[in-house]
Amino acid sequence: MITNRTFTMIKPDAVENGHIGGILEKITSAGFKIVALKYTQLSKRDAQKFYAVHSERPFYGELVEFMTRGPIVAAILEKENAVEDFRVLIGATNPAEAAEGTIRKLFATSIGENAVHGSDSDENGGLEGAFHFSSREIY
Ligand code: FUP
Repeated sequence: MITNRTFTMIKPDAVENGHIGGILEKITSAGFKIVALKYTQLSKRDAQKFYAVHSERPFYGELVEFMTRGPIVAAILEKENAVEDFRVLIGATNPAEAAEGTIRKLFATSIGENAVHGSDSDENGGLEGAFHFSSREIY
């Protein structure tokens, strides 16, 4: 199993606010190689499935609404220790608690609209990447 990859999405808030370029620049400057990239929009069913782990949480409905309200950028990133290093680069879930210089500190507005997703484990990174990309879309 490849464990040097993670999966990310630039979420609808960051796309709406014009931060695609800024976020991709932070990602590549931090040493991540983009091995798959797609500008797309999640259907309600996609978002429900992607966030199924949160289905019992009170914010689930809002999260699905938010993630489907506009386009996103999905990407698979490669780097040694990718999952952990990318979580450091994006910062805490709540941008108010995110460290200076992190992507969420720079580009997110709230805990619900927090600009980017980052996989929380190698296993989920693999599953999430496969959710969005076929093998011939990964370089
Ligand atoms: P993260 O791994 O940092 O993206 O955070 P989680 O997996 O815990 O949460 C996934 C998404 O659920 C967050 F990006 C935003 C949303 N969320 C809320 O809206 N409210 C919360 O209290 C926690 C998460």
